[in-house]
Amino acid sequence: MSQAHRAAKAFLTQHGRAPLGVWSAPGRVNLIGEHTDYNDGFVLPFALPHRIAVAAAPREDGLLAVSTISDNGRAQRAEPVAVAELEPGTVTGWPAYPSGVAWALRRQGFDIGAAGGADLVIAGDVPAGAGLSSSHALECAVALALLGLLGHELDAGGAPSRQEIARWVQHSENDFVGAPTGLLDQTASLCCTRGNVLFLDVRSGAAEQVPFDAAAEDLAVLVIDTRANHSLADSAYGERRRGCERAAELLGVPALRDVAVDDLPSALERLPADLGPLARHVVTENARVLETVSLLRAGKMAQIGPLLTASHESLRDDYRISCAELDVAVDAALAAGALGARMVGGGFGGSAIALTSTALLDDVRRVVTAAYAEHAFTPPRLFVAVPAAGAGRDEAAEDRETDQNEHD
Ligand code: GAF
Repeated sequence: MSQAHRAAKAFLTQHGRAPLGVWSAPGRVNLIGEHTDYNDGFVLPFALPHRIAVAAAPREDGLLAVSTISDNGRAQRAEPVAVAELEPGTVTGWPAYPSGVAWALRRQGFDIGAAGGADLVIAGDVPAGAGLSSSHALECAVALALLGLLGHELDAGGAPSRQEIARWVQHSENDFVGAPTGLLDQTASLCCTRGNVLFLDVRSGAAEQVPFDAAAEDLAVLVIDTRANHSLADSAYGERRRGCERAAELLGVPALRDVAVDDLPSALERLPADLGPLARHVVTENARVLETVSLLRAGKMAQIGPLLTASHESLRDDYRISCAELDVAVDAALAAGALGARMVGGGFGGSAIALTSTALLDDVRRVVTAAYAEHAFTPPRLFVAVPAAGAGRDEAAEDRETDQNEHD
């Protein structure tokens, strides 16, 4: 059953009426371009078939009432909140994500509270804490549901654009939830399309859908969810971000995006020892994204492997956000013959990806699993990822079943 069906069914059970609609949004992996988004740089994500679905209907008392459905069908209900009273700090824990979206939309003039409020029931299969952007998928699906209830259907004339909604979701995440994240995850969830990676210039917003059919090249992207989630992740993210901003300031540029690869040696001479490696990562990572896109456009997918591995090394050695579980996953995948492998997302746990020939896929799975057993790590969760559809309204849940089958 698709997540849209699950959400709609649970809504009916809980509220005794059908929802007005169901909207859903996917998690993502980022092929390459890590920690470049908040440096005004380039990213190259694709949407996963895993989605968060939100079944929604209007209320009449100005409240936002949210519940989530766990895998075994049990509902977890958040305390209903008055949308008019939402301010940063008023809601904590997981309910801060949907509430923050209602708050951010209200500030843009899309006031679900003034329209009577909303009942939301959430179901999803994006693994939480796996660095696959489950919280952004949730926020994007909630944004579409609330806008939908207000009569603003995505892509219809006069509706806010997907990139505008991504910025509002970022506003909610930064200023209501309190996580200083960039624009990668929301834009991926909203703007990715089936069969493509999204080449996004975060500064200008220019976006290109680049075809990515790994199976046609006898290749596969294996996602390795390490199931590790280290407590350093939140504080280190903010520290790295501040470090990059400070480096840009010292170099006299608006963002590290503005440092050309050729100018890197002289830039490094002007930076203190703790900031140089951060700048080196961002500058070289942007260059790797551009090179990856050139190779993909030229039909040379198999040749991007070394760029993925170089990205991992840079994140591990210069940005210093890897961890033992990620390094073991990458090293084992490469030892088994993967063409390239790297950690994805914020770091200190979460997932890695490996690009491998389909012929070696089983070997890569086996060697990674064995390496985890050898290190006495929790067994990893492995799946092959194919670029799936971005966020949207689930008019006919059958549409989403297609994605689900691909992912099964
Ligand atoms: C997390 C953040 F949410 C993104 O904005 C991005 O910075 C990513 O880490 C690293 O590339 O997913």
